[in-house]
Order: sequence, then structure tokens, then C-alpha cells
Amino acid sequence: MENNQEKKQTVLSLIQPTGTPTLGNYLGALKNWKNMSDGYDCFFGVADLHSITVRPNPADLRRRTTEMYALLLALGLDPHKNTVFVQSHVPAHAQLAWILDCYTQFGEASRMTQFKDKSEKHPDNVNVGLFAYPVLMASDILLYQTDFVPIGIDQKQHLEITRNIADRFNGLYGNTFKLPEPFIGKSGAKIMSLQEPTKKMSKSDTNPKAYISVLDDDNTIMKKIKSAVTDSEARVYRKDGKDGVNNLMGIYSCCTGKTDEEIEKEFDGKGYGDFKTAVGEAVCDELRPLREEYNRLISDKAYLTECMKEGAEKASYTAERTLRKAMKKVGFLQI
Ligand code: ATP
Ligand code: LTN
Repeated sequence: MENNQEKKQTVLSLIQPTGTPTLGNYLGALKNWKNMSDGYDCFFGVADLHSITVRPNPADLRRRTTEMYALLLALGLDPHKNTVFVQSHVPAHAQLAWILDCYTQFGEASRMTQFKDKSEKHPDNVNVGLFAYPVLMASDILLYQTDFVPIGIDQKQHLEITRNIADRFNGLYGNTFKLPEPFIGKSGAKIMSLQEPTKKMSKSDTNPKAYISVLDDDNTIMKKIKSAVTDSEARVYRKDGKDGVNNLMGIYSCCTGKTDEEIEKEFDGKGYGDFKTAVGEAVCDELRPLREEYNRLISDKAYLTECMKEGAEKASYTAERTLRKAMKKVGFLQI
């Protein structure tokens, strides 16, 4: 029998299979997934339904979904203890999304900054899916009665709309969905581009020197950190406007656990050369085990498929309970 007092709180997050994650995705989101994976009941997934808003080539989508899944396992998430799944394998996500579409106002969806940014970036394909994207994300979260959602700061607005939709539905039909809280780490919340440190590091940046991919080899990582844009002051300390140095300090702090004061002391009297070498080495040490485990897992397709099936089954079990509850409340005829 399950003892309610001992029931762990639920954590859920998904990532789109739109390319190899960057150091920003890793420090902003994935590293926290791993850190939370022991103390909570965790659901982690590959958001393949979300990724078709930019119409990927079908073969690319299949390959990237498998790669992203392997990467999640390479983080050290245990697929038997946690639920690690692919979103399209759990039909409840799309089913609840349709229902919640009808409880989301056009005006509130129009205010989403990601929708505005992505519509500007792809003016030739501003589809309804892109507009309804946050409602699908709300369904992902609400289906599992989630307590915490580990995300980077750019997704905070989507968490707010999720809470608004849930609150509206609960207000109309009685308590159906738990209201989730975002979990945003302090230092990794927004890792900036290495070339333009006022912009977020993004895997879709056209300049590969702007980001570190989590699968870059040591040599590439060192080169990219060495060519990161800083300033002419050559002194390592945090200050508004020293965007490049602030960003490298944030990265170094996330990888080593050192505070700003400790970092300033460590590099007192030294220049950016020594600092960048230390940051590069810390990033290499952080990513090396992930890369090695990924390379091992990606060649074992049978194991990945087996884990995906287990994940789909476990996720469906929880998701369908909430879906059925919501359908009943709306008034769909039960047979
Ligand atoms: P794209 O660049 O293709 O638009 P993305 O790099 O923003 O995508 P997502 O798949 O949208 O990546 O994000 C996955 C997770 O990583 C989200 O929780 C997001 O908040 C987080 N994240 C993305 N970029 C950063 C960053 N630069 N710093 C910290 N967290 C980030
Ligand atoms: N929209 C997110 C990915 C995402 C997600 C989710 C994150 C899809 N569903 C549910 C947290 C919870 C993004 O673009 N990073």
C-alpha cells in the first residue's frame, strides 16, 4: 500500500529533439533534471510533437528523437526508476491539448514572446501549431499532476500560462489539475552566446562558435572558450556590462560549484588567458562523461527501444488517469 505521507513530489520536463543540446540547455535544464532525479517522482521526455511546428525532415526527426532520448539516459537518468519517454508515444498529450485549447483565450496565447520570436524567425510558416504550442506544453505538465518543472528562464512565461489554464479549468469544474511551479536554477538559468554575450546561447545559432554542443570534443570546447568574446580590461570580476566575462564566470561556477568571490580570488592578478583555460577545462570535465556514455548508448538501439516502450507505458498510465478525469468533467459521454 502506498503511504501518502511518503509519496514523492512530481517533477516533469521535456526537451525538443531539434538538434544536439548546447551547454546552455545542459546547465539551464538538463543538469537540474539529473540533480532532481533521485528525490522526486520524475517524468522526463522528448517533445517530438512540439518540434513539428518547424516542419523537420521526417528522417531527421526520427534520428534526432532517438539521439535526444539516448542523451537523456546518458545524463544518468535511470529509465526504470524515473519515467523517460517520447511524447508522441503517449496519445493523452495531444488529446488533452485539444481540450485545453478550448479553455485558452486567443489573447493570452498571442502574448507569448516565444510565439512572437519564432513567427518573426520563420515568417513563411506561422502555423496554428506554433500558436497552440504553449497549450500542448500545459497538457504535458498538467497530465502528471506535476509539482515542479525544471526549465531555463525563457520558458517561465509558458509555466504562467499553464497555471492560468489549470486555474480556469479548476474554477469551472472543480479541482482537476495541480498548479505547477517552475524550478529555475540560480546560475545556469540563462547561458549567453560566446560570440554575442547579450544573446541567449541557442542551438539554432548560425555561428557554431557561439555555442558549445554537449557532444563537442575537448579540443573544440577549448577552442570555442578561448575565442569567446570578453573585453579589454583583462580583470576577472562580475560587473554589469562585462557580459562576456559574467557569462564565463557563470559557466565556471555551474561546472565547479565555486562562488563569484572564490572565482575572483582565484584569478586575482591573472589575465583572461588563464581564466579561459580554467573555464575550458572545467567544461571539458563536466561534459566528458556525458559524451562517453552517449556514444556507448547510441549504438545500442535495441536497449533504447526497450526503454522507450517502458517509458511510454508508465507515462500513459499516469497521463490517462488525468485525461479521463478531465474528459468526464467536460461532459464527454463515458461508455
Ligand atoms: P532553439 O535554440 O532551437 O530555439 P533552445 O536551445 O532554446 O532551442 P529548447 O529545446 O527550447 O532549446 O530548450 C530546452 C531547455 O533548455 C528549456 O528548459 C530552456 O529553458 C533551456 N535553455 C535553452 N537555452 C538556454 C540557455 N541559453 N541557458 C539556459 N537554459 C536554456
Ligand atoms: N517548450 C519547451 C519544451 C517543452 C517543455 C514541456 C518543457 C515541451 N513540453 C513541458 C517543460 C515542460 C522548450 O521549448 N524548451
